[in-house]
Amino acid sequence: MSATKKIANSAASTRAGAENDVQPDLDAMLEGLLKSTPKLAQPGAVSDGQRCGLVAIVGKPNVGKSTLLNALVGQKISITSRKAQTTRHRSTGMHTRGATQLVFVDTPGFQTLHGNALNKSLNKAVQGAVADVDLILFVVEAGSFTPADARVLALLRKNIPTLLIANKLDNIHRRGDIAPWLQTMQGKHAFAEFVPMSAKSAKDVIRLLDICEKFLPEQAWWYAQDELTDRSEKFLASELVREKLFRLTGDELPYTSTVVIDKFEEEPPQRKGQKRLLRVAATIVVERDTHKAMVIGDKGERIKRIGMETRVELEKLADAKVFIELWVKVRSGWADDEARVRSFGYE
Ligand SMILES: Nc1nc2c(ncn2[C@@H]2O[C@H](COP(=O)(O)OP(=O)(O)OP(=O)(O)O)[C@@H](O)[C@H]2O)c(=O)[nH]1
Ligand SMILES: [Mg+2]
Repeated sequence: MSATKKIANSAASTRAGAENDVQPDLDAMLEGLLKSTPKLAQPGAVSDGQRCGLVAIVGKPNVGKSTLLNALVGQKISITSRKAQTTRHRSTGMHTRGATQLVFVDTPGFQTLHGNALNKSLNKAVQGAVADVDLILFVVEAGSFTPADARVLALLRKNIPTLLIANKLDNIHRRGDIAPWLQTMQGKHAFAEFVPMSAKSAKDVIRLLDICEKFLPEQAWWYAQDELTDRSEKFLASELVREKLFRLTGDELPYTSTVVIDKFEEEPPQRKGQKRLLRVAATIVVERDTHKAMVIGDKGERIKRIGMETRVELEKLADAKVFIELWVKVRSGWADDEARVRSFGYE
């Protein structure tokens, strides 16, 4: 099966909202999460022993939620970086194994430092995502529980089973220190299970899949067996540009830079045996002229590299040939301006 089958193809997709993927209405999406996700099954459909359910991944910024989602799905569908606040949109990833279909929802890191319009919209996305799911993975860094973690935990409903995912265990060199810390965590919430692990360890990820399965209800699958994400190639393209931007610029570039896709066109293969072609044009929006210079780099080196790395990865993910053009624009104060935040795709 080709990679294109697994990723919603924005040019061909007939799904509601696919056209708006880069500027999604997060509220409507989150509200409709359970109502809109079932595609193959009708409510009350005979499950034939199938299990299926929704698992939300939540936590403060930078604890490894998107890394975990990608590991659980087995393919990169959510971008990651060492900078906090990488994830801005809900991303859904599926993993079907045996009779069970696990549907994971990655969320932006819940943010309490700045109350700007962008952060308010990101926090709303987290609150919406935890409202109506079968299981919550509350992710923290093993051995640490800060006020920022506590504020996320306070959002979680007591009646939804919640696992404590103590991630980045590989960073803890004295494993003996973890037991007393886990004990203190017992008093924080009625966690269904404690899972010390590393999202970078395949063995740990399989163990977590086994644990998650037990919490899912018997019901018919919502997606086809080989579907991996509900996000379109167009959305992935904009996210990949943002990931390369974050990874290739230093800490000086504030997290508020964003990416808008101006063109996403698909051309069929010219000849048999060739791949289809995706023509992409994207604008990187920054807040200051100095940021613009930073993104462009010396003699345009950096922006070239952002484009090249995006192209290589998108070609692999979409199984297509890709042409990409990048532009940079300055729009000062967009992250504080509600209307602008909306116009860039955040609700
Ligand atoms: N050592 C180690 N690093 C990890 C692990 N999981 C994630 N990371 C790193 O932690 C950083 C943040 O990972 P992300 O997956 O982007 O974190 P996130 O929680 O999605 O972050 P936001 O989207 O910004 O909230 C990246 O540099 C990852 O490589 C892990 O198990 N061990
Ligand atoms: Mg993330």
